[in-house]
Amino acid sequence: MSVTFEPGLLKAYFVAGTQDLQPTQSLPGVLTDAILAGITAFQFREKGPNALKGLAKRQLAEILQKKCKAANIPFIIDDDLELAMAIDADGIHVGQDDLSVQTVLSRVRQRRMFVGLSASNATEIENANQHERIAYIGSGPIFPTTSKADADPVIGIPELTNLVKLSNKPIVAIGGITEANIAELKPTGVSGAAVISMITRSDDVVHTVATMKEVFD
Ligand code: TZP
Ligand code: MG
Repeated sequence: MSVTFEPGLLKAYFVAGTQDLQPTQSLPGVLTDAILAGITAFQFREKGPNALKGLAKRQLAEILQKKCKAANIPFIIDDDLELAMAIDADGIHVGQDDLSVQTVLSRVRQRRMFVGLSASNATEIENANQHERIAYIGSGPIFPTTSKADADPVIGIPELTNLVKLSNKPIVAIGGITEANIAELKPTGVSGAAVISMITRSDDVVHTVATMKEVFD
């Protein structure tokens, strides 16, 4: 059974691909620790010059998907609709420069798969509001980040607050979120935090994920 979307799934949203790891780490290993710590969703985001492709990417995706299924958390694929459809992922996430959200929505029409969209300014939020089938919005970067090569300018807390008010969908904040600044997100009304390095670089994942869930509970 696939996981049905609900906003609570955005509380502790872990995003990662092989590019985000140290040589001593493996993605199945890091995901296992994050699941045991209590993450509420996982996005497989394989990016950059050394990104896995084709069969290698699919095989890793299937390993990660199995772990998510066993833990009953959604397995979401970033920007690869073909792979998401081929392995029947729970969700697909696309950015503004990826395959158009109209195309994605029409391709998933007959499926249960949920759709997440990155939207980080008022125009993008207003456009997203027009599509009932978009389940959630990812907005950021909220703070400076080194995890995304082509990250847009930082939007900050006041603008995030505006976007939450404008949006008719739940928003998950992304970009530069740490244990030191995560509490600043609470008053904005976002449903959760999506993080890469806060988890991949954590030396106490149990504590890190507990902090994420405390903020949004
Ligand atoms: N989209 C906007 S910022 C970002 C993505 C994928 C990177 C988030 O990484 P980190 O390490 O949590 O700042
Ligand atoms: Mg993208």
